[in-house]
Amino acid sequence: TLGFGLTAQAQSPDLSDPPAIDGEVIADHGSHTIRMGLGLAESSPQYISSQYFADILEQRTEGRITINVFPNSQLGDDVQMMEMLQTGTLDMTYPSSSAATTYVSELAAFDLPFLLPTREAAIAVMQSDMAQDMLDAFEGSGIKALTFSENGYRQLSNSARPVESPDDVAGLDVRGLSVRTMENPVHLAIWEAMGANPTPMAFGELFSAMEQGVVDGQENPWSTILTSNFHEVQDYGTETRHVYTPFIMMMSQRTWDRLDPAYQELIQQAARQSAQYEIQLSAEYDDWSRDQLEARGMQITRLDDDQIAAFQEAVQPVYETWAPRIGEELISEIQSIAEATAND
Ligand code: TF8
Repeated sequence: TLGFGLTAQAQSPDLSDPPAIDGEVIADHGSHTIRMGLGLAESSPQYISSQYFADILEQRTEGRITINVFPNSQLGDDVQMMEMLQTGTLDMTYPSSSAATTYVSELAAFDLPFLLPTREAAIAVMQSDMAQDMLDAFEGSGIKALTFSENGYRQLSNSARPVESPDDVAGLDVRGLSVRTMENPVHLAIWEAMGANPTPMAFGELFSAMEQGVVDGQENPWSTILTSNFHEVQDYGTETRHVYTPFIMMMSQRTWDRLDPAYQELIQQAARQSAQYEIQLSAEYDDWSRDQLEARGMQITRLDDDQIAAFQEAVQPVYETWAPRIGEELISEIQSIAEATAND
């Protein structure tokens, strides 16, 4: 803290440097310029690690593979960019898994509330054979899914009132909060169960929707709330950690099929390396972002175990409806992978 109650406002935490790029140069198999569209801003772990992905490919091909990264949803939102991959009008994108359940329905398991209690559990699940099966299941869709990485634990923000309980979401005497959700039925169910008025909307439209009061709030990881400047239009934050959302780095199948197998292998490897770096950056950003938001005037509510339990209870109906549809067996497999990390 500086004098006069001022608190240092940094643009980013002390971030780990990207791992050194090693491995030999891949033989010349032609030159490719690849366009990659992102939803998030330049300061996000998603963007920083995508630049690292670009650096790996540039160095290992002596510049023959160039990745041009377009941040800030400027090429479209998650859903639109995946459609562009299918038609081949865009080469790469990096959506939340929640936006991709229309391609691979099993991905909806990740949308279940309070399923993955720790980041270690989430990482173990994302690195499991089961998760690889989900990536493989994109086959035939026109999309080549390369790797999971971390979007992160979602937290509620809003402009109406401090939220400490599901009752504060529902409002009781006042109207329920209108909360923007991703275009995903499980997320809709979560916020309906809490008594909110959920409004699915593309991420790129969210800032102005909140600014204009079209919605009261939204939910995203602290890092996204900070790097998207949502604190400018949201006074209250609550540390709900209600869903852990993965990202999926993906390429147009058309682009993939044009690449020499040696390039394909390199891209797959670089995707995994950059995902590891992204997960690290995301972890470094997480609590730091919450503290920065607080320093910038957002009133943050931290929840104790009993308060979290109240949210967990409120969203139980989501499991009753969705667990059978997503698959009880898949969910228990995820739970056992998660539990194994707790015993380590
Ligand atoms: C959302 C997601 C997004 C990402 C990214 C912007 O709320 O969490 O932040 O998928 O594309 O829409």
